Amino acid sequence: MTILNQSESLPHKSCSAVKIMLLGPIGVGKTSLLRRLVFDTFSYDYKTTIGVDLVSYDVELQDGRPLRLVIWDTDGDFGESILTSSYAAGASGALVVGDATRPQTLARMALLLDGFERTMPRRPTCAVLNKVDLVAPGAAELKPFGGRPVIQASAQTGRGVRKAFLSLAQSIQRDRN
Ligand SMILES: Nc1nc2c(ncn2[C@@H]2O[C@H](COP(=O)(O)OP(=O)(O)O)[C@@H](O)[C@H]2O)c(=O)[nH]1
Ligand SMILES: [Mg+2]
Repeated sequence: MTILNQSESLPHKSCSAVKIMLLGPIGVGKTSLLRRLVFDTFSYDYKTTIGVDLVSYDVELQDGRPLRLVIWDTDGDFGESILTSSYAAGASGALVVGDATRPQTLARMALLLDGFERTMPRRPTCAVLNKVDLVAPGAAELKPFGGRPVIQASAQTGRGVRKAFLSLAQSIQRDRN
């Protein structure tokens, strides 16, 4: 288990913390999205996360208040069973990731989104379609999953990465008010 602490140079204000699950099939780019967010780097070296990495990352919300995201990057082939495991306990929301080059990951994404919302009622999710740099422009246009918007992202170029994490943070904050 790795624990990292990063912040977007926020002043040392007291800050509430929320736990966010990073979910999606192996290889869709969960760890890459997290690395892009936190370190602004990208690598093609494929190394499957063993177990779980925790990254704490502070963001500033639209109202100027800071929020600490404690992001759980879980890997391995847990599928939906992760939702009922102790890993998911206390999660405030989930970023659910699919791979624009592998349509079969989108079905898994839909299952995880439904599963999370069923297991963790009223906690927000954010659907992210990653690797859009690898598909022709427009090819990744997706019908929203059951009314949920899908954020198109690329850990390789950085497109949509902050937007995805921030929009989830914003939804969590909205629900807490
Ligand atoms: N071209 C491209 N490759 C990506 C992107 N995101 C991840 N990858 C690659 O996809 C592979 C799996 O990424 P990884 O973050 O380990 O996936 P995870 O198993 O979901 O954590 C790695 O080789 C990454 O370099 C992306 O946005 N664009
Ligand atoms: Mg990973």
